[in-house]
Amino acid sequence: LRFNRLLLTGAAGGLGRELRSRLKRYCDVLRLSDVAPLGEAAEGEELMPAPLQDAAAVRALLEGVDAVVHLGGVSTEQPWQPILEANIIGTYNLYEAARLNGVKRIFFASSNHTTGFYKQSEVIGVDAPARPDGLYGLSKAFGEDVAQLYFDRYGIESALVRIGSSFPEPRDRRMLATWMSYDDLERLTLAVLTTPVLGCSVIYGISDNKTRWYDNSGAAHIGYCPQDSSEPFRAAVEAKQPKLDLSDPAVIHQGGAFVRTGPFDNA
Ligand code: 15L
Repeated sequence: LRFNRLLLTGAAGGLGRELRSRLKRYCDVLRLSDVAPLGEAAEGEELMPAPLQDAAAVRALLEGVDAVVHLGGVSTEQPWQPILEANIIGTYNLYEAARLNGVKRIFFASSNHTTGFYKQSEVIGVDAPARPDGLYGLSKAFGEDVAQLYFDRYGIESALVRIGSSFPEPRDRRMLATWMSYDDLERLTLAVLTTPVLGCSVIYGISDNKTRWYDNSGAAHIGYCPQDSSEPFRAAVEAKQPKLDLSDPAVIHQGGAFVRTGPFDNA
């Protein structure tokens, strides 16, 4: 399957840099956006830097694209102002731009921090109501609601991908449950872009880990079949972090250290 033009926002970030090289083969033109430097455009790439809080710039960004992989915005716990601009106003601008340009499908990079206050002793499904663990998780919960509204009113389909921890390797015990390999990220992105009927669906972005806090069975229609697992990394991770403090809120809750990051001085 080939798309005419795909838009990847947040293309200069950790996951954006990975998908930049991987998505190119599925489209004639890959439009890349970020506020951070994007380097040189390779063949078939189009660079369009745009601040997400700039409605006119975002409207132009979505002109002529078949689908969007929206990784842009703030991706960690931060003070309110940057989150308000990039994630709250920015996500609204993105969906408004999709409506105005007739774009019908969006991969929305939500986060496990939308549900970070569930416990590590719980397994939650894709229908788990939000329990954000901070302002960042709160902004992602807002983004999920924007997506739902634009699906119900305008039929714009979205995958609300509550990404766990997508890094080259799991870095700690928590990531044995939350890890998603870059190859599985690519598999999930492709499944979202190509499944015939997506709807507006939550799915957790994780590999086929043995330890798991998320049950994706309610999103089986997307056809995402992870092929990697954190298990081969377990021995090394456990050796690095032999003891857990069971009274630490970061060990009790799925969101880990995000549950005790901040509050910030917002003055
Ligand atoms: C996230 O949402 C962050 O973007 C990422 O940097 C990781 O911290 C990840 O969550 C995680 O929970 O490990």
